[in-house]
Amino acid sequence: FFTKAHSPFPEPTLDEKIKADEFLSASNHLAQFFGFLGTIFTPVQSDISGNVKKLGKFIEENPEKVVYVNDIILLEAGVTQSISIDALLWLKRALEFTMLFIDGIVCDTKNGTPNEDLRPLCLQAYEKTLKKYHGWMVQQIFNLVSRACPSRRDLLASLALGETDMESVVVAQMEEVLVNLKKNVTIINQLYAQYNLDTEVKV
Ligand code: EIS
Repeated sequence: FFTKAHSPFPEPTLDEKIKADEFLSASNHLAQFFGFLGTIFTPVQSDISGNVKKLGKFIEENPEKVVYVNDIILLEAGVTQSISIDALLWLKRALEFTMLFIDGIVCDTKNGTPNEDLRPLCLQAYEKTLKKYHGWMVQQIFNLVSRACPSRRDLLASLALGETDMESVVVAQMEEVLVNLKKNVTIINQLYAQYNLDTEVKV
């Protein structure tokens, strides 16, 4: 699932720009990761795909103006209640959660402390990313559905798409994906901070 053949996150340009089309395809692909966690997580996949669709529509409507994700922010920063700014903000938060969760799996493997129970990593990633943007209700739902998180063994096996003995290969691919994913998220965070676009509003 994490092979390079599948839409990787773009390497930012030297002046820290992120190619928008590549970023969106990669995000759409990563959204499918939640399908691998189990069917209970398909609403998460739909939420992320929804963000990507809205951003795709904005790019289509502004063909000459948008090449980079940075362009979306520049164009929309002054707009009150911009659909694109909101969609990108939630997309970025979902990516951040996914990034920390995967990073946890990679780090534990490298440290020689892989844990079959992935729920602690899931909760840690949640605390650091989405939790503060979720109201009490959504936090309860998260807490409940996080119990359906598969074991490390089962997750890595399903990500290997039917091939056996692929654990270390899949973990290496995860590590590879994280490189540009982290760079993309860092840049988007900087832009949201620079234009003061982050909000603490809870859902
Ligand atoms: C945003 O969603 C939209 O993304 C955004 C806009 O509509 C905005 C409104 O201001 O809301 O409520 C969403 C939030 N997204 C906010 C949560 C979606 C998750 C599905 C909830 C449905 C409950 C069914 C249970 C299934 C799983 C629930 C998970 C509970 C959070 C083991 C791993 C656990 C995986 C959990 C990972 C969570 C990722 C969440 C995604 C981001 C999020 O918090 S816009 O849309 O701008 O495009 O219009």
